[in-house]
Amino acid sequence: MQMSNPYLTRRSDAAAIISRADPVVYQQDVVQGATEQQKQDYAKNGFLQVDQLFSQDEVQHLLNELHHMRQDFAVQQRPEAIIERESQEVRSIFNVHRLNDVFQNLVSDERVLNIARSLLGSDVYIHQSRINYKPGLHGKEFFWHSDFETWHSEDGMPRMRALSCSILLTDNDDHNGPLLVIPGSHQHYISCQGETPDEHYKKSLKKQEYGVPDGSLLRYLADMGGIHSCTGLAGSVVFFDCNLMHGSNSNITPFPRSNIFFVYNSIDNQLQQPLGGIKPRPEFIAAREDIVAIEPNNLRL
Ligand code: 6CS
Ligand code: FE
Repeated sequence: MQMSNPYLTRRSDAAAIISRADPVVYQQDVVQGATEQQKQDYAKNGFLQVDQLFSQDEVQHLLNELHHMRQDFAVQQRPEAIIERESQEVRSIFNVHRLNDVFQNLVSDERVLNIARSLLGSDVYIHQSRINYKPGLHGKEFFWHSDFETWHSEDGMPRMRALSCSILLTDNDDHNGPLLVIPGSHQHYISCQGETPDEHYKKSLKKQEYGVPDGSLLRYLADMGGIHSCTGLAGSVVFFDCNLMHGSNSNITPFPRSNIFFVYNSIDNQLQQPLGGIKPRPEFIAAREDIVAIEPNNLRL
């Protein structure tokens, strides 16, 4: 029997707020990762920050890779490279764990992988990876959204059993457009109005216009949870639930704010068909082929 979908969205109906129907921390104890206190904080707030999990030397090594990739003309021509509309600078590069060996090793680094596995209570694989470069002066904002709303509707991710891991490669401070989150918002699903246009990703990855929350519902969430800036030094890591409401401001400082994102999804939550009969997004945005559980490594960078 097909289970009914508690997370309908992208229809002509008015926006709505729906209670989460899934756990946040899946208590299966598959592996030692997050501590009990970290699990409790993550369950309550929907995110968890671990300061300086990576050393400054490791950060420098990762930054060098990032710079190579974004300056590589061949990479710039690939569909994985998302170019800012006005400045023509690289905004994001997707699928970096398949395009680059250093990032490939990083997704299985036990320091991040085991926290992801312990929160999701199962083996995991990478649903999406990307670098957000957010250049100085011209780096544009990411408007408020729940990732799960997009992954559910455009990629057919069935349930809320995924998380993002953001590794800060530059210091993220109050000025350069750090990740903004609404603590506690992961317990509420905001169903969004408006049908998804064809090939929506070609626009949405530059500026999202569908799958954005209704302003009064956003206000309701922010009245309850407030807004928290995930500031921290380079090398710190933020883990956040797939349904946490988040966004970030533009970066008008002269310094880049660069982060790398890995989305870990439970091996038991693999993609199905997108909602509303739309075409699945490309493999480099939403993995469906050759899915295997990631094994941890303890090689250091
Ligand atoms: O469409 C997506 O999958 C992506 N878009 C945003 C704004 N955040 C998460 C994800 O990378
Ligand atoms: Fe996001």
